[in-house]
Amino acid sequence: MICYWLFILFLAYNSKIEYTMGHNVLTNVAYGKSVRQSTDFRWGSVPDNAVNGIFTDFTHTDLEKNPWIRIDLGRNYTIHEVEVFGRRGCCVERLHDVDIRVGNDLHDMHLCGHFTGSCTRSGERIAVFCPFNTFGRYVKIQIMEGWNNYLSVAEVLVWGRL
Ligand SMILES: [Ca+2]
Repeated sequence: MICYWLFILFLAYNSKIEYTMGHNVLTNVAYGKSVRQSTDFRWGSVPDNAVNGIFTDFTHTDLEKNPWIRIDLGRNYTIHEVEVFGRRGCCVERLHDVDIRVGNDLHDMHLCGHFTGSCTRSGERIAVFCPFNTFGRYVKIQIMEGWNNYLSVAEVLVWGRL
């Protein structure tokens, strides 16, 4: 019987550890939110695909310099981490050299992190941890290099809290 209760205590202790680590105290505050992108691909694009929870679809801008996609979280959140997932099956290398910025004013966005180089693996994940106390309503992902680029993302997860 003592062993049983010790086992229960062990489980509870470990649950607590897990609860305070990883994303368990955070929420993906981007899910289902409003999305805009710099341009729409000429044969159609659905910006909301960036936040629909499905990793097999994707967004698609037209060909341009410094294309971007921006999520409106609807209110301010403390943002800890942003994850960006590339397309699967084709063209993931188009996701390259991106700035990820967060802010509560579109004219005053702060750098959360930068990814240098190109993605190489289908569905590759870019993850950046924002500086301590990053706070904002808008999250913007923008290609910073090259003259003509498409920007496609399969999904964006923004880990934050109120
Ligand atoms: Ca998606």
